[in-house]
Amino acid sequence: MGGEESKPVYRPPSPVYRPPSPVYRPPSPEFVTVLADKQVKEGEDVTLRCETNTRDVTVTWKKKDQKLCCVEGKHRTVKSDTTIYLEIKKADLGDEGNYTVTIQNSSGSASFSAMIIVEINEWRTVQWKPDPMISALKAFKISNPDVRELRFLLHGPVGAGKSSIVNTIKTIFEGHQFINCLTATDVTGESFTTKFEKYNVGNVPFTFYDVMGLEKDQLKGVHTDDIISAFKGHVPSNYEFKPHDPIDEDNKHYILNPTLNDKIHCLVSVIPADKISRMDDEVIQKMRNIRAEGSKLGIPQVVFMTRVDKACTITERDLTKLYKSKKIKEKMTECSNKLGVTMNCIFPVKNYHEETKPNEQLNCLMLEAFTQIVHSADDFLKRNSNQQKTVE
Ligand SMILES: Nc1nc2c(ncn2[C@@H]2O[C@H](COP(=O)(O)OP(=O)(O)OP(=O)(O)O)[C@@H](O)[C@H]2O)c(=O)[nH]1
Ligand SMILES: [Mg+2]
Repeated sequence: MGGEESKPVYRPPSPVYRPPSPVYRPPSPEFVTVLADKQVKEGEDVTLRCETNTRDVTVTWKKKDQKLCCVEGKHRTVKSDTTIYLEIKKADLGDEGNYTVTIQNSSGSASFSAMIIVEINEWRTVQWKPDPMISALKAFKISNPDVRELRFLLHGPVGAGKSSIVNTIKTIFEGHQFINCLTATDVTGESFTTKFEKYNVGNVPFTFYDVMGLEKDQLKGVHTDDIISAFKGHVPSNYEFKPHDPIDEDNKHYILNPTLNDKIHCLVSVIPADKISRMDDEVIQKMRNIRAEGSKLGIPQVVFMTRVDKACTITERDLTKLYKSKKIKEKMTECSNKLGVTMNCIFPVKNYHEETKPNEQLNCLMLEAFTQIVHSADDFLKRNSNQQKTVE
């Protein structure tokens, strides 16, 4: 002892080499399962769900390319481990649309979209059994014994499906695919039907006149005056229309004193559901003028809205959903506004166009519409026969 205690000398810890800690990079986000399209009844809840490969993602939802604005009690977005879902309570028409989910982290991002289609409550019922309607039509007797057949005139824009309606009705009544009434292809812009052609339907007393399509230029397509002359009964069958020269008294084919047998008993305006929004204003105006002339003569008028399968995916998949489709109702409303026709005079139909086998639902839709025009045409005859008797 006795020696001076040596003080511990502070020695800083010798630096130990530590490699820089690696920056954590999550796996690049991917979908393990994706969103599926959903079809939901109005008022029901619907959920869009998917699964990711990692929980390290942030999630964003878009509706129709806009950030989804979540409403309390209506939307719930959930991320639970690797499951992501969007719940929508009590779906209404406003919820229909395309939804996109995006998952993102520092390694990348991925997106996926799906459609929610909201079926509205069925607002018109259809009799989905063709036989009673066919039997009733086959047994139908015209109220005026002097009139041989009910005559319907189809008019509408080029490529609307006028000739296809005749083909479809003949197919239903004649029991085999009828393709003699020439139809245009979708690509031609000009009318394929150039004559005032008469088509009888099987052994029933119903006749269709299929005319050239209306075009926007007065000198192209069938002339409005020709259609008006046709429904007054002045145009003979098979008359070749001349767009620049409508028929008049000086024409040797002109029927000077038409009887009820020469007149048109019901005017059917044909509008393609998938093209109505793009229809030219001039063509619409021509149709409105024709309808106004028809009204002056008291001719019943209805609209057949064709190509419903092209306008709506639900309907394309299942024709019996037609009156549950918001899209079809919108198209009918548009048609009603553009032509000035009430909704109860508009009949959405689908024509035979690529099917080679009979389609019962297609037949039923057409038969309902057809039954309606048969009764309207016969009512016109009753009214006109009464008038004739009153005059006598
Ligand atoms: N998908 C679908 N196609 C249809 C329907 N109706 C008609 N088409 C098609 O639409 C095109 C035009 O039909 P048309 O019957 O020739 O039309 P149009 O009104 O007689 O035409 P024009 O005589 O030229 O004025 C054809 O390719 C038809 O096959 C339908 O309900 N659904
Ligand atoms: Mg045609």
